Amino acid sequence: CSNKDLCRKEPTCPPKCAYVSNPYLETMKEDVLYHFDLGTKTHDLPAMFGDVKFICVGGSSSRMKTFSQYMNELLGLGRATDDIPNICAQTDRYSMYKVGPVLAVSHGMGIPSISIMLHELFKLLYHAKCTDVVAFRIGTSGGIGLKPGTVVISKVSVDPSFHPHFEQNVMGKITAYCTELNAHLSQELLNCSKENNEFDTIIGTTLCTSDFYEGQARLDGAFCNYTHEDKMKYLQRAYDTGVRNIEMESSVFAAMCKRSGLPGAVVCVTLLDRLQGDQIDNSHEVLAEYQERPQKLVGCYIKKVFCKI
Ligand code: R2B
Ligand code: URA
Repeated sequence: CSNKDLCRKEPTCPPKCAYVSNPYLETMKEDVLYHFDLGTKTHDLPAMFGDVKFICVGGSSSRMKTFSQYMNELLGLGRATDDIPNICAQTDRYSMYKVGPVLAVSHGMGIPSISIMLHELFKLLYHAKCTDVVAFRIGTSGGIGLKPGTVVISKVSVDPSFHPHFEQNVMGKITAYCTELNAHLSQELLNCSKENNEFDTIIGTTLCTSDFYEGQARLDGAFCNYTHEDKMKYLQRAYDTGVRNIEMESSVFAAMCKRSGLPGAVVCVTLLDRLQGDQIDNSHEVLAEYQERPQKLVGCYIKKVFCKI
């Protein structure tokens, strides 16, 4: 993280805090994880989730279901065609699938959506008394100066001004949190890509925005009051600071993983090169194959660790 002071000041989670840091939680008689339709009184969370070691989050429900089926077969727990039930079937906010030690959860699009989900997911880990958990975000992104289909493992997530932090506004007071991802985990994932040798994978900086159109300097939104030259200058500036892809959740994912003491990695495939255009017009087959790529890297890492457990 280039913002050394911020990252140094970040309190590291003492082992006993187990993913949360909120004195009020212990005083609550019941905790309802509203957006998961789970709760400490209605569900035996330690029995349901106590063995979870890997949380994998991604935007779409169907992608997380497919990922859980893929992991089911990869870890030798069943077949990729098995119907894995959605644990949060009573709500349509998020979906959750569990296969062995892997918990796959969808987070929707954008910072607010993933932030709500992570609050409840980290509380779930705490209530379930989980230990030694590792977190991954697998997703899609727009690349800068990369061949479409390249996978980017994020070193750090930067905001639209290229600052390596996430600004949280609490009661009008802004606090900046470090957005570095776990370097060891990122390197292990890169090693998996070298072993697989199926597609290009790099470690790079990820730009996290609050919008897909104007927020990512696109020229094809409903509104656009800047020029093609402005766009190209901004993307070039991003590239020059080390940015290799753009997406919409990595900053708060990185910040919340750091606050909770969870090693976290962000692995996103690039669907297009933003220096060449804005529209995503690949065929469904191409997009589907691209989206398997982050799953393969994370799957490879989990399999290696799972075989040692
Ligand atoms: C990547 O893709 C989505 C926008 O299409 C967004 O959730 C993201 O981060
Ligand atoms: N997701 C994004 O946020 N941006 C893109 O360009 C592609 C996917």
